[in-house]
Amino acid sequence: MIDTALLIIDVQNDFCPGGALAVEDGSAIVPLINRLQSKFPLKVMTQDWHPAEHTSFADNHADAQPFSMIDMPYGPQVLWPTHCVQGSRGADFHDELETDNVALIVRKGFRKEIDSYSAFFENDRTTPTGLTGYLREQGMTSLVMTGLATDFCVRFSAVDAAKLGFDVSVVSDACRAIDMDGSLGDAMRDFEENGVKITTSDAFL
Ligand code: VGL
Ligand code: ZN
Repeated sequence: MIDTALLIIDVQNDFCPGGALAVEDGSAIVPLINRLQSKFPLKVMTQDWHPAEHTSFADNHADAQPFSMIDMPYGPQVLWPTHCVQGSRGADFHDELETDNVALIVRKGFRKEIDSYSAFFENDRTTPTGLTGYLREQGMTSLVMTGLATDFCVRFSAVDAAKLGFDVSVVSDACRAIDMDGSLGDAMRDFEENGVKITTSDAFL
C-alpha cells in the first residue's frame, strides 16, 4: 500500500442531502471515508469550485432547465443547478469529513467557460489539472477512489487515471451516484471497459 493513494472526490455540502445538487444518501459515505484514510500513506481530495457565472449552470443560460444538455465548444455538457460556488457554504467540505491528514486539495471547475468532472483533465479532455505529475512524483502507482458522484466526477477521475496507467479501484460503498438518464450504468460500463476495478471498503479495513 506504500504506493497507493486515496482519492476523495467532491465530498462537499452541495452534493449532500440539503445541498443544491444533492446526491441521494451522499453524506452516508463520510464515516467510511474517514475510516479508510488511516490505511493509505497519501490522501488527496478534490473540491468542485465554480465562479457564480460558470457556464455549466442552467441559471446562466436563458430559458435553460437544470439537467438539460447544451453544446459547448468542447462538446456536450449537462446544465446543472448552481452549485459549489467559490467561497460558499455549499462548496465547503462536509462538516464531518476528516481533512487534517490530506496532503493535497485539487480545485477544479474554476474556469468560467469550462467544466471539470475529472481530477486529472477538464471537460475538454486535454487541459490538465496537474494531479498526474503530483501523484507520479510522490511515487504513487495505484489509486483508490471514493466520493461523489460515482457517475460523474468519480467516473471521469477513475477512467482518466486508468488511461494514464494507474491501477485504479472504485470503492462502491464509499461513493454515491446522481443516476440521471442511465448515467450510473454508463459509468459501470466505462469502468469495466477501462480496467477500473470495483471493490468495497472491507477490502481495506
Ligand atoms: C459533479 C456535476 C457537476 C460531481 C460536479 O462532483 O460529480 N457533478 N459538478
Ligand atoms: Zn460542478
